[in-house]
Amino acid sequence: MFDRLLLTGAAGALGRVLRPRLRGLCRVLRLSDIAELGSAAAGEELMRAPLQDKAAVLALLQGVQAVVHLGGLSTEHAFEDILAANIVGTYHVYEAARIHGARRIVFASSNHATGFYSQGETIDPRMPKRPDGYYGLSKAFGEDLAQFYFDRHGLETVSLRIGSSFPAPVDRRMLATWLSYDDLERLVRAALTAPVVGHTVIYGMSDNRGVWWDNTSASHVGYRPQDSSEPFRAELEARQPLIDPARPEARLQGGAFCIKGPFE
Ligand code: 15L
Repeated sequence: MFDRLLLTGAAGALGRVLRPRLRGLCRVLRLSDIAELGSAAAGEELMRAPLQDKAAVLALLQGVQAVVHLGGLSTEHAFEDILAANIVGTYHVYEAARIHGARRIVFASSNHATGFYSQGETIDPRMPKRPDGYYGLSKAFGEDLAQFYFDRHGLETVSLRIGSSFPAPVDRRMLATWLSYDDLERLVRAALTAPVVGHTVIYGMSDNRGVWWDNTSASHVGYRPQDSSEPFRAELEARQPLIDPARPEARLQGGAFCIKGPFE
């Protein structure tokens, strides 16, 4: 039970999922975003803070013991936008957490930190990162930042390399990468409450068949997924034709992210 827990990116898709689900873990849930957050429920505090604004982020972390950092851009964008929101913004969160003595950050990294591995390969969180765009690079940076703040300052992080967290898998790739909302909650709770994590990297996926990620090295986090993409398989495979297996989006773990980007 934390006295004050901060959720950044609280108005985003996963922020809105976690907002009611984190309430039971803290006395006060502080919510931040640049987008509209609605009105505060009992036990909530709302603070709109652009992550690029160091002073605003410093104020945001005051009195906070732990952070679930979802804030920033969650898909590919121009480098300058990724730089401001994800790279500079995440640095501000860590620096403010250090200054105010926060104990732990749960960092929403992404499978796109390793998107250039092949879909046939099983990889684990200790293998070299292979980002699939500027967005993936920003998540790789965030993980390195987390390692540095642990080594230098003892600030703990669990970096969640989230797969695809949606109400249901929407394409064939997501049969491997899907993370149900209930499993997302289980993962974030485990990451916040595991006794010792140092800096741990873990893939965020449900108990799917034919996954590409091996989380054995992060078993101390205690995450036990209970959902699976399997019940969606038959309908999804019938609805969606096979993509040419030679195309990068069918071949690589990052899927279409591997060919997206402002490279015209
Ligand atoms: C992500 O990191 C994105 O935030 C999300 O929108 C999905 O596209 C997901 O990865 C994915 O790989 O499916």
